[in-house]
Amino acid sequence: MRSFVYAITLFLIALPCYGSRLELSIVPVPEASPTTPLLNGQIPHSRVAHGGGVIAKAYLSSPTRRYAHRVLGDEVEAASLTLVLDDGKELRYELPESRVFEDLEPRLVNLDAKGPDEVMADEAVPDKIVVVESDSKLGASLAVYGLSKGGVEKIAATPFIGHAYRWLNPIGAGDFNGDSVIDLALVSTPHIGGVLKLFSYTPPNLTSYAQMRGVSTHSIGSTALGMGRVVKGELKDLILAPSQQHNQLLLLEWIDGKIVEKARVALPASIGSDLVPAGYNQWTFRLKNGTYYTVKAIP
Ligand SMILES: [Ca+2]
Repeated sequence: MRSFVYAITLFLIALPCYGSRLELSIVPVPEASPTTPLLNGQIPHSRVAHGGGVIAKAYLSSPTRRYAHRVLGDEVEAASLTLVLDDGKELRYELPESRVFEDLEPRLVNLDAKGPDEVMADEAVPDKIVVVESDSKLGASLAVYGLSKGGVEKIAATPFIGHAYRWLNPIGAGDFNGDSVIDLALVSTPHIGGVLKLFSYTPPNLTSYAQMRGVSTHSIGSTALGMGRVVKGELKDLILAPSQQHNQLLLLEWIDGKIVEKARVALPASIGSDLVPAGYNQWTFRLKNGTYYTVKAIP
């Protein structure tokens, strides 16, 4: 009997080491990364995406004050998207007067990959740009741009949210439902009740197939857009995102048509920065109390 109890006790102690979890550890304050000068026409506070294929760089350009929403740190948004090709040629896509790119970082992704492994593979050259495009009457949508014979073209987009001054924050690309087709994840209206939404890439549309309330990947006025990340899984990818109150991190997985919480970890204070890559399925971030932590996701 005693050996049976001992075995059960050992099993219970060992149990937390298996299954999905988020491991949190405090880390020293990292060195600040150097700031880089803005490129030709680049909007303030924005970041340049670097690609390894025909598209060498992508950035948001043509600063404009024509859509004064101010959720991304100032009243300046981008009226155009600029691509710098590997031969040095510059292509600029101008939006109509009623639109802006309400974003700080065009995301270069490979949406034609066949599953989780290929997205990360060296030979998978990212050739699509994922960016937030806002309409003066309809608010934000997530748009995908790419190269065409004539220059830059819009390839696919979600519907606009439907109201001016309603914004969404992209999380990234991955195969979240395991059908070997790459999808896009975003958080719609992160400041007023965030909804995580998953979309299939079905040009000319992005087709919504699952959503879940209760997450938020942005604070109003912040230039940090990367509080949510894609977690690489064996058969499908998962999502790491803060709770609506920013005081917990959630590991979320699409299972049989629903987004399910696989793990959750409480933070000692609210999250105050991007999740910065720090290894495989591992990110470092700052809390609003000034301390730094690393979170490791085990799907
Ligand atoms: Ca998929």
